[in-house]
Amino acid sequence: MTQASPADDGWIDEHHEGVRYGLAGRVLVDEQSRFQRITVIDSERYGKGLLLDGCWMTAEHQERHYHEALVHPALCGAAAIERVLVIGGGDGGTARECLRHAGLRHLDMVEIDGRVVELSQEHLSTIGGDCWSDPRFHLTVGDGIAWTSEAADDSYDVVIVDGSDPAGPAEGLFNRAFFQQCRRILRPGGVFATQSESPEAFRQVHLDLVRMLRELFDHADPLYGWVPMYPSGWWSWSFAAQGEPRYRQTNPERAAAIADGCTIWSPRWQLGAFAAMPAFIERELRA
Ligand code: SPD
Repeated sequence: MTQASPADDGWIDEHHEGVRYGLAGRVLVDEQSRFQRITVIDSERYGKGLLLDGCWMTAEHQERHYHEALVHPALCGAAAIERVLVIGGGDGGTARECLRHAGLRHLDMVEIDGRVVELSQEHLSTIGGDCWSDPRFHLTVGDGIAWTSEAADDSYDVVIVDGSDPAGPAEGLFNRAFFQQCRRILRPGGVFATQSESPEAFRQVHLDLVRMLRELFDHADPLYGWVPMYPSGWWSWSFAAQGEPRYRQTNPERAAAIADGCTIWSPRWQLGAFAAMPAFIERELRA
């Protein structure tokens, strides 16, 4: 599917189905961890960035497109936000955005690859910001799937999955059994959120994921935006809830407290992003 190519010609590319998505820059670290190949680069346009198994994950001057879209619909919509679980998210960007919400009291983050955390802390410190030392933040280096199945019923107000593409260590984050566990551990009024790939470059994965969430939860909806360095640049995040689609509402106090510090997210942006479902996806989901 995707191939790694930190090249020596001044370009670092993700290769995906006959297209290259690249940045001009240089490679700072390129190593194999127990789980995956980790590459850290310094790019001309977006600052330092991270690839896992040759796929773009994040970059300093672009990460807000992704992290704000994943976090704030869930954290502004859930009935309560005291206890939050993040699966993956080793660069710290998702945790950082969650911790901007003053009502959050306890954040568990379970990242499978401790090297991703270490290299992010060393090279991408603006992405995690102060999350690493926030007393509400609790990092476990371990298997997020096992963590979820061992967690008690009704133990989190929000569950967020910030994994990579469905191959390698993140594969198990895209299946029915895992989503059922996420539903089980959510408290009433809770919201589930996950990155849900590109409607263009990963069309089938995207459709399968949204269909599965709609089968398992009373409500599930994708939201569409962009992450310029990802395949096609066009990306999605999906949200699910029992009872009512709380992720479509925004608690006015929570929204007001974070909106000025956001680059992409706002209540208005969120409204449009949920509405921006492309016609071909709408037809497929109806069928
Ligand atoms: N194809 C890229 C999917 C990446 C999703 N996770 C990004 C990690 C940012 N915290």
